[in-house]
Amino acid sequence: MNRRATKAAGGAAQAGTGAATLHGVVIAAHGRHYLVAPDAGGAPLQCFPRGKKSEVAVGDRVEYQSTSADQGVIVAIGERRNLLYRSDQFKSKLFAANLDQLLIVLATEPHFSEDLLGRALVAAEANDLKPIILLNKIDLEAALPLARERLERYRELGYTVLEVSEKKHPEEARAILTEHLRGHQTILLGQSGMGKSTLVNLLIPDAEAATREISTALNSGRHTTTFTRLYKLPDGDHSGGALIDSPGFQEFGLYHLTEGTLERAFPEFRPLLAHCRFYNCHHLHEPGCAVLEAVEDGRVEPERHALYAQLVHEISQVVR
Ligand SMILES: Nc1nc2c(ncn2[C@@H]2O[C@H](COP(=O)(O)OP(=O)(O)OP(=O)(O)O)[C@@H](O)[C@H]2O)c(=O)[nH]1
Ligand SMILES: [Mg+2]
Ligand SMILES: [Zn+2]
Repeated sequence: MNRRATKAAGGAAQAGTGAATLHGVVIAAHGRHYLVAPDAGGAPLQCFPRGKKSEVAVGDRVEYQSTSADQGVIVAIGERRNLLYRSDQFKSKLFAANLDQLLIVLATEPHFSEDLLGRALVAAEANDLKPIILLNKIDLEAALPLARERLERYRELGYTVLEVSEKKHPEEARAILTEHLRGHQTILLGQSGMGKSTLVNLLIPDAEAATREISTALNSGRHTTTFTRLYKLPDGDHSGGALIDSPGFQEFGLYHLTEGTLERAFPEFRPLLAHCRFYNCHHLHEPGCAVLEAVEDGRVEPERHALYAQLVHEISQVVR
């Protein structure tokens, strides 16, 4: 790689200047600023996407051209296996691309939102990602029974629910998490203060230093996470894998999903769908609806159906 020659070319941002096209992975995103780790190794470069609209996500494989020793321009995004994002009526916000798993990080305290948990599960199902639910801070014993009780429903649905105390029992937590995370590309999602970054620091030896470095590069520096960042898991056993830390969020709009995707994103609905009287049943008010019958006799939880109905309502607000 000859960065100096590229710089001398004086305009890698314009096409056809003869700048070498290099390959890398996007490891951090903050607005229109990205950090790209070169495939060839070496320090990450600060990159901007070519063109006005930035649609690059952490985890993307990209082609870039370097414009100086530590800067570059992204010229192409590689094909994605998947792209996780949230959306409202007006805009969408990318989480990350090329994922295997979604780790939903909850805590005994602060009180977690079941609405956000339900939406994260739907997002995982809709993207064919394995969801794992993590209950952290089980050392806070006063709040533990209620948190466990609220998660029972999700265990019954067949979801994996793990319990740890990242702070009080870090060794145990590390063993449990390593078993589920090694070899996979996993994004950590959750509200602020649940322990996502603490988890990353527990599993990635030099994460804290890397975070500080990037905070400086991207002009942020607060304790709470303000940008999405990918960390490679220690590769002692060559299993590979990476963790993606993301800022805590309060809203998880799924306006981009279709009704067909939504109904199948509820695993307890799936065996019922073929038994509705109408083939195009919306499972909201229709007579002979197998889902509504299951809600009626307790096989489907009313709260889960209410989330489905709310999501259907939201997607109906979008002018397609
Ligand atoms: N009691 C207790 N506190 C914990 C535990 N794990 C993390 N914390 C604390 O919870 C607070 C929030 O942790 P973070 O890891 O910064 O949370 P986060 O999910 O990254 O939050 P955002 O970056 O704002 O989204 C910190 O003060 C941690 O020290 C735990 O197992 N027990
Ligand atoms: Mg954080
Ligand atoms: Zn139905």
